[in-house]
Order: sequence, then structure tokens, then C-alpha cells
Amino acid sequence: MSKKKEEELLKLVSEEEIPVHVAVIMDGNGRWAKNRGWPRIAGHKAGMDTLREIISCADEIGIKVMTFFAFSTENWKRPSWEVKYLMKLPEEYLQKELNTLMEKNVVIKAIGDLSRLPRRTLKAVNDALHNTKDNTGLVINFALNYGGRAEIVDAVRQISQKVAAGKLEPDDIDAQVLADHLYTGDIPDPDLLIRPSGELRISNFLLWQMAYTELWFTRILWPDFNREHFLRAIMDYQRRERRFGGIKK
Ligand code: V0D
Repeated sequence: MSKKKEEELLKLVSEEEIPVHVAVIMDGNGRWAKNRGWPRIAGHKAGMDTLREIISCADEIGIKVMTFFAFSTENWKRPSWEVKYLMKLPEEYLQKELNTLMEKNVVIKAIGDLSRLPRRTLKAVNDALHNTKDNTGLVINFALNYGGRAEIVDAVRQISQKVAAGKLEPDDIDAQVLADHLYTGDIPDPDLLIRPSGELRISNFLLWQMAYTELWFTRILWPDFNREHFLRAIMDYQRRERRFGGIKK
């Protein structure tokens, strides 16, 4: 995008109504590569450049939390060579980006069943969590081996164990107790979900947390998604907020 166009768009984004938490399904990488006659892997690689661009834009406009759906519990069904390649990406990304992310004061977090990730992947992610835990800036939350139903099932299991052990009364279980047992911990619910690539579904992402989230879809594929699209999504979100602003709260 041209510098001028970006400045124009930035002026249209209200500084007062920036969403706190934006969730993104990074979808369409394989199709983007296929359209060019390239291997799917090339799409994932291009998707990583988009990730970098969107994180820097989110940081600039003052978003507090970005959650990126990087790998779902269903993605294990993909060909083993693709899964193997995907599992190298956290390490590759962090090797390239960790310095910049530290300069930006970014906190890296992860949600999902991390115990099932390959050892090297888990080590790279754990090191990043550790190295950024005392930062105070933008939180980048990666959903890895994440599934919304599995997360709720996990929470119910933990709560049941507390009940069985006499540590919790069934009558004391409410929405807050359930939310407290999800992977998202103290991360606020997303205000906005962005899903590129033309699919109009939630696909088992943050099921509980998205009860009131504004949904924004585009047919643009993730590797083609850029700051301009991102700022438009934020502007649309702000328009919706204003329209209902009078009767909300
Ligand atoms: C592929 C496009 C960064 C979407 C982006 C294992 C699909 C590139 C990470 C990453 C993936 C994860 C954790 C972390 C740091 C970086 C990543 C996966 C796929 C799945 F702490 N990109 N990325 N993880 N892609």
C-alpha cells in the first residue's frame, strides 16, 4: 500500500475505539500457493510475512492483544510432510523475529494442547514465552494445536476433578468458573474476529470466548492480506460499535 493511502486510512481509524483484542484465522495460504502453481509450503511462508506486517500495524494503532490461529487440532489430518513443515515455522519465525519483538516490548503467549507438539517446536515456543514474559506491550497469542471444544472439555474435566475432591460445590460453578479454567486465562474475550479466504465459519476457534465478538470476513487470502485490509476491518468494527453505542452499556 502507498504511504499516502495508509496515512489516509489511519486518519479514519478512531483512536478512542480501538478494539482491545483481535483474533485472526490465518486461512488461505494453501489456496494462494495453488493459484500460482506453487507448493502449499510457499503459501505458509508468504503467510508468515503477512503475520509480521499485521503485528507491526496492530502495535502501531495500540491494540492490546492479537490471537492468531496457527494450528488447529484438526490440522494433524494434513499430509505428514506438511505437518512437519508447519511445526518448523514457530522456530523459524522466532529466530527471525524475536529481536524485533523484544524491541517492540511484545509478550508472546500460546494457547492449545502444547504437550502434543514436537519437542523442538515446544522448546522454541517455551523459550519465547519465557523471554518475553516480563515485557509489557502488545500480547501476541498463538493458538497451537488448539480446538475450542477440546478446550471446554478440558475445563469441564478440571472442574469435575475439583468437585470430586470436595474443593468445589456444583452450585458454585458459573460462567466465570468455566472461563477461569479455559486456556485463555486472564486474556479478555476478543472484540473482533478477522477471517480471510472467503470461509464464513468459526471453525472451532475460541468458541466460548467469541459469544459477543464482532465477526469480519473477507475473500482475500491470508498471504494477500495487508495493513489496508486490517485497518478497514478495524474501521468497520468501529462503525458497528458507534451504531449500537447509544443502547449498549
Ligand atoms: C503457517 C501463516 C508463526 C499461517 C503464518 C505451527 C500458517 C505461518 C508461527 C508461530 C505458522 C507459532 C508460535 C510461536 C511463534 C510463531 C506459526 C504455525 C504456522 C503452526 F510462538 N507462523 N506460523 N505457527 N504459519
